Amino acid sequence: PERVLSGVQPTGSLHLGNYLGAIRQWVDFQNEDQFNDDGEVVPVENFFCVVDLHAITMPHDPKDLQESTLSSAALYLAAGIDPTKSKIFVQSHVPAHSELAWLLNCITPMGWLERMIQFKEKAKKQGESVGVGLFSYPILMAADIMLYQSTKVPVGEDQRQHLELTRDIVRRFNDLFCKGNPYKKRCKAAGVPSRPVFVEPDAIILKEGARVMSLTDGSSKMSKSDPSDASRINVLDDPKTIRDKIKRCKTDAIPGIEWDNPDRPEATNLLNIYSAVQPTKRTKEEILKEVGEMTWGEFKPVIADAIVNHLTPIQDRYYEVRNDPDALNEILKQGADAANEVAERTLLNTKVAMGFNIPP
Ligand code: AQP
Repeated sequence: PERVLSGVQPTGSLHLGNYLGAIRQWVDFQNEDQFNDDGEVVPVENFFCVVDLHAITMPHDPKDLQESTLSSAALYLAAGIDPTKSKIFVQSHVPAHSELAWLLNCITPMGWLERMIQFKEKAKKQGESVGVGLFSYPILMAADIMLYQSTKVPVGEDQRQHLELTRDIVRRFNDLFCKGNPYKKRCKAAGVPSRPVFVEPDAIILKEGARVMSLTDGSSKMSKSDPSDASRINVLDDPKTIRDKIKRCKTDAIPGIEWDNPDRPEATNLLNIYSAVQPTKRTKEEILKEVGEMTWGEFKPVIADAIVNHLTPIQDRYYEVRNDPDALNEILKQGADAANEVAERTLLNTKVAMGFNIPP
């Protein structure tokens, strides 16, 4: 079967970039049939994780972590992740993530991590105090993906490099430990199947929403860690806040609204967002016909309404879920049980391949 794995860090509140770049794609994956090369429907297992171990790679406040973890899980449900079709769980409820990350740390060259753009960008903000965890974050992400033998990983464009790294780590692990007679013997002795332990995952990056940019600077990505809340639309912002943020967002002095003009990144960004929040799919031409001739002053209320209309039902469902904490905890428990079962099996295979003593 295909296995889909993805996650968002519970740091602060989730924004339109997380939703359009990641969570909404997960919902599509969950609800649409997937086909193999012969056009046959293939069974898919979905794992969606609140990656709280990643959230501590930047300075965090312990009193907020629990709330943002539950809030993220509730947003997954509110956005349409269905626990009868997908496993929803919290990363730290599955100890194998940390353990596999350590094993992979020991076989990954430093040079591979030093090339990671996200580390360079985030480390700049922290100076001398930057933690080792931020440096090795992509290895924990590789462990997240590899534990479930994931074949498909729906993410935003900014995660493409980390996915490539995961594929490199998979190949390195399989080359180092899963070849030849000693490997087969170890597997036989431990009673586990002797096949390469890991599969190479593919990044699934949809064009729409792949890169949502900041409202205050159309050339940098919308991000939770931007100190200015005005730079992003949070999925839980109320209608007035959304309208105010759009009213104040950066624009330019050129007449009309146009797509893909490199000198007008803000126009492209707002058109991308407008297109992504339409109730039914519309072409670029259709959208430009509607709004291309507008002034910024005319376009802003139109896009603000479209965002509010899209987010309101998600927010309503979110508050329903949050009002029933027992049900949410039960969903997370069932998700963690299912995830632990798969993850522990992979971890055992990994340890056998690496030659560890396995207790009888
Ligand atoms: N601006 C974005 N546009 C499209 N997709 C985005 N994602 C994040 N920002 C955008 C996607 O959201 C998923 C989860 O991201 P994450 O929680 O791991 O955090 P991140 O990628 O580091 O981005 P954030 O949420 O803005 O946090 P900070 O401020 O820490 O960088 C991923 O699939 C990501 O592609």
